[in-house]
Amino acid sequence: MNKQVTLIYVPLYLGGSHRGAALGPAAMKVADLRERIKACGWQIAKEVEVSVPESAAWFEEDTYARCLPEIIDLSKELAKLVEAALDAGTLPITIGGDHSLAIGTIAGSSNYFRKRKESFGLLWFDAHGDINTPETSQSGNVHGMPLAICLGHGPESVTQLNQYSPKAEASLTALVGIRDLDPPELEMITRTGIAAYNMSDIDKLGIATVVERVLSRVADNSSGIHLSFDIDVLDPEIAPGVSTVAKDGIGQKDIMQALSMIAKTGLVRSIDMVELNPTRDIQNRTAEIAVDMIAACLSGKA
Ligand SMILES: [Mn+2]
Repeated sequence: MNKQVTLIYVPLYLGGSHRGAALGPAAMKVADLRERIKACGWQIAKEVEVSVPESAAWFEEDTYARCLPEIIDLSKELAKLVEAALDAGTLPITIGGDHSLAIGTIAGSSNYFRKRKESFGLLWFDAHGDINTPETSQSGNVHGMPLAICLGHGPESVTQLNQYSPKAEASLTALVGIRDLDPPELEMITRTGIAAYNMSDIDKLGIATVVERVLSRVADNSSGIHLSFDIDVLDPEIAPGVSTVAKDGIGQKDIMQALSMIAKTGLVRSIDMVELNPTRDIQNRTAEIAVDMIAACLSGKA
């Protein structure tokens, strides 16, 4: 790979219940995102600012899937951007914004590998499962559904983006760091057969063993990895700036070790860094950790 990134900024909040997620890209720039990428020896080939529409529906109660039409339109645009970034030989890094953006970015990665007749692994770090469907969701927030959608579960209007489904193979998908699941999500994890490691698995086995197991599943049989990283997987003591806080998460040393192990495979082809909410942060420290994590993904250094 030629060590070039494409930065895609997506101030998306329509999938969640807090507008602050829209400020994520700005806070990451303040935390020297560009400078840190360059200091890792990578060039920024292109930067794209995606605009997110205002939606009257965001203020409405909808326990099905709020703002889904707007999110579908945005997903189509993101899929094209990520696929084009990969076609250009760059590594797309999509800065959120809420996690519903992964519907589009993963569709983009999937399109890219599919046309080359290759497989890719999906590595999803999150405190939550994000594996609800409109039928099981309590809130109707689409940021609780993107993993289900990528695996082919949900309304056809969104699972069939680009006329095929699923975008990610369950056998090449792993969910890490979960600790706040809805009961139907646990059922869905079992039904799909994805690998899932919760916090007590990490406490018991140690982060290195968990990452080794995950990589032997998602990386060994793939041509690349799409890393979808929800900042709320971190412990809120170190990363308070998120919309949906879940206590007792992954610590700083562990996450850096995990990401450097993943980076050292040389297989990371696309990254989502999502759910930063600067209005909940303390002196931008969560944005700074997010930038540290991106640097670890690029440099392989913990
Ligand atoms: Mn998430």
